[in-house]
Amino acid sequence: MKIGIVCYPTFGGSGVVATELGKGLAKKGHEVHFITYSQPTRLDFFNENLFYHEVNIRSYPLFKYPPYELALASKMVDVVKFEKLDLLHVHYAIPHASAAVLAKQILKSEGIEIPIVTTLHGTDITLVGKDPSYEPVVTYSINLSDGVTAVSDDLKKDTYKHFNIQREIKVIPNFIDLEKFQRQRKDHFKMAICPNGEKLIVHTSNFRKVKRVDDVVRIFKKVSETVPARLLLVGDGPERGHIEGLCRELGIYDEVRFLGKLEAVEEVLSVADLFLMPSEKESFGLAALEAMACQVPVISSNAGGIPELNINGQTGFTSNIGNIEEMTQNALHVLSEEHLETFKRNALERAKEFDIVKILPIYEEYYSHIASTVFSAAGQ
Ligand code: GMT
Repeated sequence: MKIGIVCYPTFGGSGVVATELGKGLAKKGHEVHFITYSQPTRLDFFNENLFYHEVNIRSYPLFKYPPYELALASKMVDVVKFEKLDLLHVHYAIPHASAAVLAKQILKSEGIEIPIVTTLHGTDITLVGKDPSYEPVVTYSINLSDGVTAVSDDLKKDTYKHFNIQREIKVIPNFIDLEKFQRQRKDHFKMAICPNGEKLIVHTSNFRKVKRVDDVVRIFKKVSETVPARLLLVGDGPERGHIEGLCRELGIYDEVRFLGKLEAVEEVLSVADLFLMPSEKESFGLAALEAMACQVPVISSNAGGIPELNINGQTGFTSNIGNIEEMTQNALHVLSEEHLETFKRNALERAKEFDIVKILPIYEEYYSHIASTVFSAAGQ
């Protein structure tokens, strides 16, 4: 098939999922056209089936807010027509789904039928989408998409709860490339960070309030009072300055390293003993899946779709949001010599259930189903 993919080209989970999906589809022989405002972060290599179309945003002194959504819709129209795409798959409802609906209507007026699949990722529903400033447009564009998927059961339920949705939402969970995310021998790295055999705890996120990085730091402090440990914080975002201050205040600054945004996060995960994800909201928790694929057990909250991934008592533990006391006790349990190896093995076994090799055919089948429904309704 010839597939157009629209996403945020940044480090965020939805952009990563969209890019990895496109790469996987291209490897299987599909022609994949990314339509984004800059080159997606992980699209940094050549493949004959991968194409990138940049959305040009024309500025003008009158525009206080340049109309990105219109530029995106126009680009979609252009790419669908000239590349003769079979389907558009947009990731993250705002503003990609509404731009796709607009593009679809423009193309229809020219006698071109284009099926649209929208994938909901989380904050486009739970945080931003349900805000009255966006809700009517999100509802309309979900209802006018030809196919809608959500990355977890919990997100599907949340979408039905907060929006008046008339169509079926299919759950297709996020996935992982187990060839990229696997435990590698990085002993020298571990030695440099944990020279005296300390346990290594890792957290990766975009450092937004919703990630509760405060809890990460407080859990780490309590754990390190019993077990010598180090904390690596990967990623960057608005809370980082505050977290650095908190580490100083708690007297643990020397045990914590801030690594910023990393391309090869799997190298850090390869030497980790435990991953922390105490999030307030998380539709899926892709960062936890990346950790599990590298054999790292997860101590997390039970928010959103996390329990669909992190199995309590098996691949780690889940607790109520903010219960740092319980998360600390669970972390110590997992880190004990007696249990750590079992939890590591279980984490990897669970991650294998989300292998891209298993999930990709589900998307392919869904695309075919949606395309044939749309084309047969249009009598084509
Ligand atoms: O976690 C974020 O704040 C980034 C956000 C995004 O849109 O990129 O992540 C969301 O989508 C990911 C990929 O589907 C999910 O793994 C994350 O759980 C989800 N984040 C939230 O729901 C807060």
